[in-house]
Amino acid sequence: MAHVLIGLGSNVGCREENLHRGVELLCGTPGIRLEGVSAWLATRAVGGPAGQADFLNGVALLQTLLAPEALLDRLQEIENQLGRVRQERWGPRTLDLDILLYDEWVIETERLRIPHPAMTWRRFVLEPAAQVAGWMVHPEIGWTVQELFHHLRDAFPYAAVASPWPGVNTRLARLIAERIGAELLCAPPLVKAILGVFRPDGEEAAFAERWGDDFACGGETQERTSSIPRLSRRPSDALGLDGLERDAALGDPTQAVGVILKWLWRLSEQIPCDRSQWTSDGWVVSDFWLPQWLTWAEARLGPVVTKEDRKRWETVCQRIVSPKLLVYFDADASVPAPKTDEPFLFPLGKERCCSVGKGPRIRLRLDGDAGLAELAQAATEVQIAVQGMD
Ligand code: A4P
Ligand code: MG
Repeated sequence: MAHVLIGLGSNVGCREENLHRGVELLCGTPGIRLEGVSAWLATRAVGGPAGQADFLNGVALLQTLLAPEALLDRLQEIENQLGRVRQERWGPRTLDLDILLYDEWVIETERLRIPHPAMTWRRFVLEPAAQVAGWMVHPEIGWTVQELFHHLRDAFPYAAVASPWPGVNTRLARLIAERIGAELLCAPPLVKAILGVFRPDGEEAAFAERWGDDFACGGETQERTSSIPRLSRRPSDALGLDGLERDAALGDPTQAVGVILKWLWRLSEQIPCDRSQWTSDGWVVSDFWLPQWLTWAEARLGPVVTKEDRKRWETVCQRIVSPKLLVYFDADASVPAPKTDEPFLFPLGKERCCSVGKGPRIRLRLDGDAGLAELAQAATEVQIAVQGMD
């Protein structure tokens, strides 16, 4: 028998009766045994058409012999039985039944995504879920439902934007910050430039063409030395580094690691792990995600990292806070970039991968070619996710 967590929601008709009836029909299904039901929670509609009625939400914990697809068929039958009309995504409904977790299975088919992709940041899911299934584990994040709920409640209101395209990150982070009234935290261009050259060979030229101003590659170039390719020279004050540091970083990979670590340190200071150091209650959005950079830096420069750098590295890692929400993109196969999950693998070992910077993630269907309209659409999705956290 599999343990399954089901999310229930209703905002049409007698909401309470709809939820009760839904649970009753689930219980009466052969191969399903009810283990627990949460209290019902009244919530504002998140996303969907403006002006729709408030929801009543809850969660049921089941044991079942049904396979995921068969269970979905049964849930849809019950939704239909209760008069569910599907007109638009996130529209009003008599009853919505979602499979949130199915043991620790990860499923991604046309019809089914398990774990439910939005469960890790929705308060109307996590609060009732923590009541009945706090011990269940989210297989992609490795946290329990209880840990996810506590993170949602307590984490610094910080969203990190991560993709293989630093220029796109900056644009999207700026849009998100505008939408949710957040403070924008941008990485200095030199760090982006150094990290940019960690991309597959030849990629930086196309990149510079596309993102000229956001990125310090292209234009006047210098000779390629060791593994650091061409980078343009920029006034050092614009980079926030003195001329010596800049030249050293451009010419010598060992120095580059030092510069990166120095900046990661400074940036990590702005997103404190310690709640007592928070300077405001408002959101902060960054156009970088520190673990991703550490990964890239180590992957490309690992062989030249000195002992001292490694120590500093460890310290930076300890200071890294898990974003309340990580915003990341699906890499498009036609663009030579790290595969979707690659930036999330931490090369210092699996253990570290589990402890550094993980947490709720919203995956956007975007790539390095995304235009303004697509980015605006993506920013709206993030805005709705942030609303769902309240
Ligand atoms: N589907 C894929 N994965 C799953 C899964 N894990 N469980 C597919 C259930 N269905 C899954 O669902 C659309 C399709 O998703 C299904 O045909 C199934 O094959 P739907 O129920 O027809 O449409 P929907 O619910 O509008 O879309 P979606 O994307 O499932 O939305 P959500 O995530 O369910 O969110 N605000 C509050 N306060 N409370 C709510 O309950 N619910 C939503 C809907 C939005 N805002 C809300 C609430
Ligand atoms: Mg649904």
